[in-house]
Amino acid sequence: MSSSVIDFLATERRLGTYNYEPIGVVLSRGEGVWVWDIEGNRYLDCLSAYSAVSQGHCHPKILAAMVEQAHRLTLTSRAFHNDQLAPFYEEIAALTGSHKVLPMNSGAEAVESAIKSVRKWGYEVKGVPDGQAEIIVCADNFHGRTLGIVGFSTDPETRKHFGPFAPGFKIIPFGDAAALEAAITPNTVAFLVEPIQGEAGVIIPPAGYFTKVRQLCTASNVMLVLDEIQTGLGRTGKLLAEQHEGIEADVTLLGKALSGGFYPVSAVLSNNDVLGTLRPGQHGSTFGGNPLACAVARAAMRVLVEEGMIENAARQGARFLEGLKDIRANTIREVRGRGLMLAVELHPEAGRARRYCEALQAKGILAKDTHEHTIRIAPPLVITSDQVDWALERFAATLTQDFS
Ligand code: IF1
Repeated sequence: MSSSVIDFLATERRLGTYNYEPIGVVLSRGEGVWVWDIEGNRYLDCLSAYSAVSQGHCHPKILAAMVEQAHRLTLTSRAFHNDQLAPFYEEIAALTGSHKVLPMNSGAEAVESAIKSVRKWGYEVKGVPDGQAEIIVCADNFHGRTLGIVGFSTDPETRKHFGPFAPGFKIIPFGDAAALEAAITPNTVAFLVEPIQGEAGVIIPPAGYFTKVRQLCTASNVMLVLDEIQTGLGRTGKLLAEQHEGIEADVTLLGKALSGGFYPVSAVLSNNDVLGTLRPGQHGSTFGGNPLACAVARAAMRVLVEEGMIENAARQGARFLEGLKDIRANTIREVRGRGLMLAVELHPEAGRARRYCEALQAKGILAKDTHEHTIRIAPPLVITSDQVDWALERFAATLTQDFS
């Protein structure tokens, strides 16, 4: 007899660490924008595993590349070369216009690697006195869950009782260029920032912010590190979110969709000598740059471009945003988004966003609340107009309900 939803949830609760509170659906299959639960119910995935499954679930070409590579060679470690790493470097550098690549696995690892690299660059190239490097970050940032990263989070839940934390980080408000200017000192090596803050609730900075940020960083020889782990690879309707303001970061971080959700693959990309300061023995990873990861990432990048997913994200994102804005409901405080990175912020009196996500689930849509009052919407970039309209009908029906 097959296990029921209750059995799965009970076992997870009994044996698993209780560090997540998922919506009560147990998924067992996915294809494109759709996922199915163990009872055969179908849902439109409006989370895409936090933007990792941008190419759609189980994309056949990424799957084929993964299976083919898994038959040949999966892991060599970086003690030896493998025949997938060089082509991966060539293709990601050509796609993003980068000069140097450091392959890692998770997003948090890419962030940690960037922090190490910009500090080393600060001491060895910029001439900051040893131990004095400062990195500026933003309030309400989300860059991952490692000790180094949670140490500069401003969210009490994220930090509480995990200290002591590493020094060397300064926190300024997001979207405030004057605050950046005031915070920069001769010891500042980098400004680490998300182009659009995801976890904070899809917060889009004022127009012109990143143009000013770019100028300030250049003027003070501060490395601009853009965390595009969530915003990158087409999510916002451009390959990289930096392109919305026509700027170029010194260091760009990619992850999530770099593998289309098949496998953890991340990368630090740099346009100058930041990664050039690392020497053998100073940084690495058993799995980073492994042939399976490289083969999967190569296919994931290829289908993103060849199948027009970036343009589709721009087109369908605009349609989705307009449709959400057209919903007349007292529950809605604000609708925000760029490309297929969207959010509906509810009025606090409307009740918790979680209740709306549960109501959406009953209508065949999986979306995720963030904080108390925001519903995040980030479907795979392969979504069609009909599917957007189908989703909008259900959002309209749900948002006009009252769960307060
Ligand atoms: C979880 C959010 C999304 C990220 C940015 C680095 C990482 C992330 C900009 C770390 C990861 C995730 C992880 C996920 C929740 C999630 C998230 F709600 F926190 F903001 F996507 F929207 N930089 N984001 O967004 O990447 O180490 O996880 O590979 O469950 O914690 P990772």
